[in-house]
Amino acid sequence: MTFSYPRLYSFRRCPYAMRARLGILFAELQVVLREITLKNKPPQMLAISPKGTVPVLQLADGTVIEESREIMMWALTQQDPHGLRDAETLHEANALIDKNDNEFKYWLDRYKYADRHLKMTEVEYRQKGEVFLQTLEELLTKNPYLLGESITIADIGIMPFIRQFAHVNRDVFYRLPYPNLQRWLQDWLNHPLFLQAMTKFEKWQAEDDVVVFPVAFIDRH
Ligand SMILES: N[C@@H](CCC(=O)N[C@@H](CS)C(=O)NCC(=O)O)C(=O)O
Repeated sequence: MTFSYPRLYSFRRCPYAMRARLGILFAELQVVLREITLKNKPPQMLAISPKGTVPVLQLADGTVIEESREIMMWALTQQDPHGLRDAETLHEANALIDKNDNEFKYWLDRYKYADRHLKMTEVEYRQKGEVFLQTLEELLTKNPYLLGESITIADIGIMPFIRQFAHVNRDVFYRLPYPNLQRWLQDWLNHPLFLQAMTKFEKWQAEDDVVVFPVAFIDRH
């Protein structure tokens, strides 16, 4: 049975892989999950995706999807029971994810590893990143989720990166003047599907039994 499931190469702590897993969970799909480590990537993954980044999804027909946004969108194109690919906000959601991936991530990496990037101080890197936090705060002042009353791809596509930013220094993050963003992040950290997305798996070995993700469906609320 399980051989027809798509196969997801994933790494638990990677924000891109979190985005892909959240897409799969919200789409209520199941995949075969292969947990990898970045230091020792399995040759089976590199054979289908030589660029060597996670997540990578291989469909039953052999098609390989090797960008997290595309995996998220693929999942929600199969089925979207919770309406995350809302047509009205799709354009705005994509623009926001672009900003996250092309601008915010740059500053996030530098803030996280300020000791390796000596051009600016940690505080300066954080402040550069805060420009995006301010955009999100403004959106969340109007609505409970980034683009309205309900969850869209913008929320699941961006949340893992805000989590990472917050976790560089939680005390500092929760003292910043972004109460709506802090509330949104806290809600996400307690969301049953986020908790399910963060299930721990042993590193995959070729001889292992198949691991199906998610093991079971749980209620979204
Ligand atoms: N554009 C890619 C980026 C994925 C990415 O950079 N993932 C990181 C882990 S968070 C990775 O695999 N890096 C390769 C490495 O560290 O060797 C996507 O959206 O899927």
